[in-house]
Amino acid sequence: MTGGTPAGAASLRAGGAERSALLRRLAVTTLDANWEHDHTVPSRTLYPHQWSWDSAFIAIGLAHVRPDRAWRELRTLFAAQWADGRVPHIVFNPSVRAGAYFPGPEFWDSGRAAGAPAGATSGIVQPPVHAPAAWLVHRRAPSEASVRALRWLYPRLVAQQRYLTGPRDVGGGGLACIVHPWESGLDNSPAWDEPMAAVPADAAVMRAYRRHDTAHADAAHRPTDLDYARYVAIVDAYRAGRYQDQGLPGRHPFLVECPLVNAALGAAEHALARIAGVVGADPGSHRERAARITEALVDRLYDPVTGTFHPRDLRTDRLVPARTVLGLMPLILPDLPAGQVRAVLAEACSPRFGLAARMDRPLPTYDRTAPDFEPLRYWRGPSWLNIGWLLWRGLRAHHRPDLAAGLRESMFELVARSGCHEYFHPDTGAGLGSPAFSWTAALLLDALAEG
Ligand code: 9WN
Repeated sequence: MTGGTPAGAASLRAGGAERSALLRRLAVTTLDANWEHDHTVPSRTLYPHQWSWDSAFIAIGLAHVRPDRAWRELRTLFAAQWADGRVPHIVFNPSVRAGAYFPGPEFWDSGRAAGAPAGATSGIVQPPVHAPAAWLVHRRAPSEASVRALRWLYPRLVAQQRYLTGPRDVGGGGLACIVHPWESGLDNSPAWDEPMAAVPADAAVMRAYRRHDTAHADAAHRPTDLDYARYVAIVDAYRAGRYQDQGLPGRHPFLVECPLVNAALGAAEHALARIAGVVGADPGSHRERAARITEALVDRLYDPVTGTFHPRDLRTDRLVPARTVLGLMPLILPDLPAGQVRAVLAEACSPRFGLAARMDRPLPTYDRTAPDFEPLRYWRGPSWLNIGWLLWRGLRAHHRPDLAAGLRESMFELVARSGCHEYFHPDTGAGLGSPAFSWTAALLLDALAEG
């Protein structure tokens, strides 16, 4: 069986212990094939460097089979942390050929920014899912080595939180603001359509660049050239200020509070409270911060009319109306108030997302009843395993084992049918994007282990 190939698909569909063993083997083969001396690439073809939130998900999976490598993955990422605490969304591997990914190190030009590490990185962040990842890796196999690893990571994870709740609290309401759609991890989600429409850009700008993604994936499944022109324009603006955050409201074209990033921020404080207990630090301050973040999230991003969470566009101070899967992500917070839990579960179980104890279709990333739902285009409809996994964890935290089991089974069916793909058709389950994608493999391993 090779990485990502649903070899033996018939037996994978068989169910039971045999299916679990085959899925596990497929996942391990995929992760091993994507290992690159001190980190795991998300995909050999599309993403040949190290990505921030990918590495957190990957570490969670590696903990089940290669615990040393799980810690290595996190250490390599945090070795590239900036002096201000930001963890860059890409750590570039200097031995990968120039042009193998766009936008590459020369475009980001991190070397000229104050506080950037010696090696090249991007200048933006991704959802801070690393503290829960570190906690899960430790909990899987606690040992002297894992406690040592937590001791090393703890101050770095705290610095990451300080960055996001300090310089990035642009709105002043206790939440982190993202300065680029890439920071959400859901790059072209319909959640960003409104704020992106205000970013001046011309698709023709892309003639000056060579997109690498469309050479490896179907252009109809990827963000458009106009999206990319805006992505480039937003980086241009941030880079021009050397990635500093002072004065962003007056000069930056994209400033949004994202429900997923902020739910992750709160979940990170809960995980840090547990880690603090192991490394001899004070858990109480983390619990307090977690409570404050949850309160701010409900206060600023919950809409009682729709009964779900929405991003807040800081340039207009309005909630973005699109109903995307981002709105369900606050369920990962164990202290989400009961009223919001009920409402968000109702949204998840509505025909928009179709969550059920027996799911008839995979979980989509966007309201499948919306007129602009696109089943093939990246984060505008397709099903992704990291989003399913986050929701699965949230359902367990809120005592819905029935829905958690339904979602878990639907994730297994996706991989059994199509392999460790990057994303999946939300009706047919057909594999899309990279065929051997690391976080799909990693989170599959975690879901298999934790029935
Ligand atoms: C831009 C690596 C990353 C993921 C993101 C996903 C995609 C990059 C791209 O790939 O983004 O960061 O080139 O499209 O949207 O979530 O971390 O897997």
